[in-house]
Amino acid sequence: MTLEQLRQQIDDLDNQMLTILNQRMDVVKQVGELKKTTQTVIYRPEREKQIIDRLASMSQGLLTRAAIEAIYLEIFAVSRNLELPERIAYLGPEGSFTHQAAESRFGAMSDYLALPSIRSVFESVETGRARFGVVPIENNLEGIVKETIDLLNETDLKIVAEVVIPVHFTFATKAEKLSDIKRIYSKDIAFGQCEKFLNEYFNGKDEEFFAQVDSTSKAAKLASQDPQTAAVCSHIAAKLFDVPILFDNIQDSSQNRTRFFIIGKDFINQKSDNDKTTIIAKLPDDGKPGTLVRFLQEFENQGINLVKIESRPVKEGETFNFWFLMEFDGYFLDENVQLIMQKHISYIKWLGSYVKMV
Ligand code: PRE
Repeated sequence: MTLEQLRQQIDDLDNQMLTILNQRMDVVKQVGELKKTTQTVIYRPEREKQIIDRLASMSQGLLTRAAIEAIYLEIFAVSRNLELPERIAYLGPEGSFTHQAAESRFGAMSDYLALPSIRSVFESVETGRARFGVVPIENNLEGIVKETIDLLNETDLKIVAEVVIPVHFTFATKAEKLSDIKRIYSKDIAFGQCEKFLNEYFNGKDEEFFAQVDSTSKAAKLASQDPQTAAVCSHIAAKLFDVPILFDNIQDSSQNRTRFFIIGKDFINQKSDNDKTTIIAKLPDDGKPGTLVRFLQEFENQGINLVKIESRPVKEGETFNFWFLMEFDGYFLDENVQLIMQKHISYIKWLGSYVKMV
């Protein structure tokens, strides 16, 4: 078959797809109207997952699950915008890994708001300036992002979904030679993840040489303004701010992944077939040994798989006390989960149950 003939086939198929996509959007619009009358939330991550799971399992062609997911996440983003345009705030500026995480979930069509700090993302969702916020929660090399858990503790926002993306760092600078560089900008967590590279090339530099800023894309922006500086940042950020990339993939581990939370106000997901729940537990300090052990034992007794426990210091008071962020498999209304949550209701704060990605 000639190229012309093959292209004619593609055109015919595209025409059919367009008709079908428009039919889908007609139905989506009706869903939106129904939701408006019942005041139901538009974004339903568990329903989106159900659709992707179903399509991936029935697919018999060349499309992999990842390909189906990429196509459908864009379709869902367009659908949600048709139902009700919703603004998404994220830790910016543009080109940050959080931006990448936000786009991976909400698509290229959504209305985005880049904010300068994790706190400002929380505030924008609390005040309703944005419907959802996207913030980093942990990295598999560096551990937890303390500011995010502390804000989950302080505010009443809920976790709507988790997103995991691979993280690759680049070293970008307008300097002609490495010896011209007087300062490197990045976020604390990114410095930590590129330690081997930085030690190799910039050993013995003082603390001021490594300047911490709020995000890696801010680092790229600063490096674009001064040729005697450099940034450890994402590939997209270096490109966005036109800073030449000198080294790519400088992170210590190629297994580098960051997990993000999508946060929302008054949000409850429906149960899916694979959920995770996050809570904060402030166990009473009765001075006796074993409080934590007994609490953890209850999860085993109920057959609940705990996947994370992080301790954070209580900032007030004179003694050292801690609270815990805990994550486990299951939905908050599951009978075994409810048994524990009801029993300890006065010191458990539920942060959300959502589709499990990792
Ligand atoms: C739809 C769109 C947005 C939701 O996040 C989930 C699914 C879709 O496009 O299929 C429709 C919809 O709003 C819904 O099923 O609740």
